[in-house]
Formats: sequence, structure tokens, C-alpha cells
Amino acid sequence: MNMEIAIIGTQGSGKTTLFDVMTKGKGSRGKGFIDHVGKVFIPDDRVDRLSEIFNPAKTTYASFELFEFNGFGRLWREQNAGEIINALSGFDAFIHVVPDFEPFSAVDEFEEINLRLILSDLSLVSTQLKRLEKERKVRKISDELIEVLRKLEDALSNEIPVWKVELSEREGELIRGYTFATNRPRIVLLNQSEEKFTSGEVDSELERRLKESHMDYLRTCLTLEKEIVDLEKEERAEMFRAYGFERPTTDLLIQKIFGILGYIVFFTAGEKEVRAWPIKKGSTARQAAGKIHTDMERGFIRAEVIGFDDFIKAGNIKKAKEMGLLRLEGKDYIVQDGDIIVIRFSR
Ligand SMILES: Nc1nc2c(ncn2[C@@H]2O[C@H](COP(=O)(O)OP(=O)(O)OP(=O)(O)O)[C@@H](O)[C@H]2O)c(=O)[nH]1
Ligand SMILES: [Mg+2]
Repeated sequence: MNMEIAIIGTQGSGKTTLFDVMTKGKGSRGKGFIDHVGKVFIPDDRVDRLSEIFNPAKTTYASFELFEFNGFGRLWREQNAGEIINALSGFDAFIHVVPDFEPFSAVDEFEEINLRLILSDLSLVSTQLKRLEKERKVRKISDELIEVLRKLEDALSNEIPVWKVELSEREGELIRGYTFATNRPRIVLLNQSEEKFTSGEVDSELERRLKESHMDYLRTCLTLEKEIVDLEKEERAEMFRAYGFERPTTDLLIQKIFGILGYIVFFTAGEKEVRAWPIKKGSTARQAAGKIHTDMERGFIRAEVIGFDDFIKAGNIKKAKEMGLLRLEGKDYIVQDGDIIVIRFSR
């Protein structure tokens, strides 16, 4: 399964601008609450190096699906909250764009989305409770489930998000199947005016609230960034530097998304293709094989593995073998970030 990331934010906050920057303008129109959908390719120097060495017919960067989701923005209606929450089930994380330029108040816009997320979850929980109470008359429903949902309903009614509610392990398990909006991993992107961005000014009240909600945030000026990414490659780097961007926001966002979702990247490399594969940290060699092809997972024998740095040291596979840097690993080997892997399998 590919990672799916949704951009959310109030109307006019800069979602489309961010979407265009991240997909390089190559998205297409979506349906329902989704305005745009596209692929984001993850720039990776290691892929470039491997590509130089293997000179493959095809080079494939890791990617994820990006969506501009307007269920909490222009298309938000409290009475449609149930429908909106249903549309969220596939998203692994949110990028929440908060506008910090005239005439917006960043704090208000941030809180407006928080409120809409809470109202959506409240609608989900209340609908569930009503349904379960009814079903209870004809079949056995776990009291525990009803209790934990009541606990959440109570919290949400007091504007407390799901992530803040203390739950036991058992309670957490009971609600695992529900797709709440207020406990979805989220990164805040503060979309500033050019002046605020270049002067480094951040509203202290907003900063306090972000910190209080343990939310990671990045700052940018999207209109400026969009102008820069539209430039030729050489000019681009220079302009990014001139305007004080540490790195393009897309790169920073990707880094953060990988961090909060716990993803790493492994590589496959050969004459046909050099390719980067995102995978959950802690995955086994066999699971990695399954990402490439189900046949490889089924018929998995072993993996030949070499870390990226070791491979660069050796220069090529033959040399790596001679140097004893290429390791044979079994199905339970835990894949490390940057591993180059060849799967041996039987058909
Ligand atoms: N000053 C300033 N204006 C911006 C910035 N980013 C976006 N805008 C403006 O805000 C308006 C909305 O930008 P969009 O990217 O379309 O915002 P959106 O969130 O997709 O809007 P909807 O999908 O209609 O809710 C445009 O007119 C942009 O030019 C920014 O960084 N600074
Ligand atoms: Mg838009």
C-alpha cells in the first residue's frame, strides 16, 4: 500500500498552491471532497548515485499519493461531518496549511480546523453509539465498546480531541477500527506572507498552542516558493538561498512525514531499474520482498543485503562480495534505512 497524505486547511489557506509545489503541477482533479490528486516523488541523492553507478534503463524514486482535501475547508458543512469522516479512512497523515497572511489570523484558522476535526469525530462517535444502542436490542454488543465510545463522546463534546483522551491499551484496541480525524498524524505548515517569512516572525500565541498540542510545524511562503520551483534548476537553488529557505518545504515535509509515520527507504538496483521503496521501520526482509512482488514474499529464500555507504565504499557488487560487505540475511532480518537488497526466491 502506498502512503496517502491529505492537505487540509480552511478556504484560501494555500492548499492548492502547496499541492502544485509538491506535485510540480502534475496533479489531476479529484472527486467528492478531494479537489486534486497527484503523486509526489521523493528526491533522494542516494538514488541518483545508484543510478550513476548502475546506469539502469529506468530510475524510480519513492513516492506517495497527495490529495487536496476540502472536506474541512470550502466543502465543510457540519451536517455532512459523517460523510466527511468516511472519506478520510485511507489517509495516513494530514498536512495542515495555516494561513498567516492578510486578512487571516493564523491562530483563528488553526483553531477553526481543530474544531471541524472535533465536530467530525463527534458526529462519528454519536452515530456509532446510536447504532450500537439500537443493535443491542437484537444482538449482544460489548459494554466495553459502548463505554469507551461514551468516554470519547464526552471528551469531544468538551472540545477535547481523541489523541488527548487517556485510554487503556484495551480501550485503544477496541476503537482501533475507527478512523478519527483528531488522532491522525498531522504536520502544520504555516503559510506566511513574504514579509513574515523573511523576518522569521511567528505569532507567539500560535507557537504556544502548537507546542501544547505536541504538533510539529514548518514555515514557508507558498506563493514565493511556487515562483521559485517554476524557475530553471540552476536558478532555483540560488533563489532558495537568497530568500533564506533552508531547504525546499517539500523536502522538509517529506522528511517529517517519514519521521512521524516511521518510514524508511530501501533500494533495489540493477541494469533494468534502480528503485527506492518506502517501508515501515521494523519491517522484515520478507515484508520488503512483498512490497516488490507477492511472489517474492511467498517464495522468499533469502536476501542479499548491503548498506548504501558500504556499497559506495566498494563501488560495485563484485567488489562488495570480495570485501565481504554483501550479507546473506533470512526472512526475519529487519530492513535498515538505505539497505540495497536482492531477494532470492523460488517461483
Ligand atoms: N500573501 C500570500 N498569499 C497566498 C499565499 N499562499 C496562497 N496565497 C493566496 O491565497 C489564495 C488561495 O490560495 P490557494 O492555494 O488556492 O488556497 P486553497 O487553500 O487551495 O483554497 P481553496 O481550495 O479555495 O480553499 C490565492 O489567491 C493565493 O495567491 C502566501 O503565501 N502569501
Ligand atoms: Mg484549493
